[in-house]
Amino acid sequence: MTATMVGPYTMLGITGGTSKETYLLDVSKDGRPVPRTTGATKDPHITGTAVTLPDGSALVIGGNSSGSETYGTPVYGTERWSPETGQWTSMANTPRQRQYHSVAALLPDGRVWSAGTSINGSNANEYNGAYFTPPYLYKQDGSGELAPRPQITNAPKTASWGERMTFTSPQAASIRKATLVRLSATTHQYDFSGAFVPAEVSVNGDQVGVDVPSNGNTVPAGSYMVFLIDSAGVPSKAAVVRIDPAADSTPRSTATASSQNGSQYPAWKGYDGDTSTLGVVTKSQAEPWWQIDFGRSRQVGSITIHNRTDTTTNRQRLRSAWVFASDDPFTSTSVSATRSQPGVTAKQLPSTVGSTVNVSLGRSARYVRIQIPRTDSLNLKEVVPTFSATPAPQLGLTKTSQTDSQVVVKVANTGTASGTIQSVTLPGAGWAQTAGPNAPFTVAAGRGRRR
Ligand SMILES: [Ca+2]
Repeated sequence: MTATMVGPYTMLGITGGTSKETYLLDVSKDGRPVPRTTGATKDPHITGTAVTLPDGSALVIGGNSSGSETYGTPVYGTERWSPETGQWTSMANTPRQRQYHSVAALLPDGRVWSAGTSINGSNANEYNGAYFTPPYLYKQDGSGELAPRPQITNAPKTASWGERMTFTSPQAASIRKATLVRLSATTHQYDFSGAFVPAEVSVNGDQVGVDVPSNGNTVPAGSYMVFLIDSAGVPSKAAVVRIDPAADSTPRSTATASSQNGSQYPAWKGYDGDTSTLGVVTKSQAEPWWQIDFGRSRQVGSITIHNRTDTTTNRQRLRSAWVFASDDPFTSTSVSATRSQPGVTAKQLPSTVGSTVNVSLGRSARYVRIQIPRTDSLNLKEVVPTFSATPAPQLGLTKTSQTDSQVVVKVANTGTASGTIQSVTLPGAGWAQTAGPNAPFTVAAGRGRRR
């Protein structure tokens, strides 16, 4: 018996017995896993190990055929399961037997490593390993030559749910899809860290955007191999990205400022991870500002401003500055107008500021601005936000009126997370009503009612 994840909510199970049955287990339904059979393997694979590959296919390696849960007559066959056909195809045999206490794992270079075995009551333990090169790494012309692979020349180190990761690839134009495979933690026939997630891609020049699903159940936190797969089905070597709900991959280039006083003090230096050296200096001007665009609304707990510290005068330039946070763009560069812009949180720094200043926000925000309410030069080293996972909007239902023929129901977002109710679909016969944003809607009484 072995199993491996071949989709966010789909496990491929190989019973391993002489029936050679395999099945897919859909665990997307709460508390109700749904099994269905898929193709049978050619050989039994008792104590074989299954491994998911970058394209969503899977291998089963080794095991035995003689009915023992641990050791028996070795099976050398390697088989590959296709998600398109549900059928298994024989691959090259393993050079050595791989039974109980053997391991196998997908590597970031797209190959599979298989190693070990202990044989009960004999001296035939296998202290060795081997690499399997899957067919997708070869040219499809039968020449036996390795195929050219798309390359990743730059990749983010971390990303959060719902975020777009941007990869640089000279072969970006040929990329058709991307997959995330969590780094392996394999023992005793199972990868206990297994997770496989296909992701949407969008290509712009040599940049490949890969969208991390917004749901942590779809892509559990952890370190993933991200493979970019080209039009010939050839995967890149993986970039390893840590999916962390508190991670921040906002490009520093999304920082802007009202002006720049000297070439060494551009706006991006307020968001480059360097908290030690002077970052941003604007010209002395009326109400100077610096701001960052996170690219989408994030749940921002607080921001810490790393202040200039060389002289008291320079440190106090941030005194009484305003911190603005908003889900929508700021519509004015005036302090008074921004303070009164709907949806904007405005917090003022004290009249004496230290080397770091923490400002609690505790709200969803895409834009954060720091602005001085007088003529001065704005100076700071770095702005560091703390993020948390964005909670989902929550629906609340209220019955507002009822007659013999109709019920008027209002659906609203009662949660702390921002979000607008665009439509509502009710299950049950004839009950399929939609409503505009946060609007009440009417359901004909009796239709679909259970009697
Ligand atoms: Ca900095």
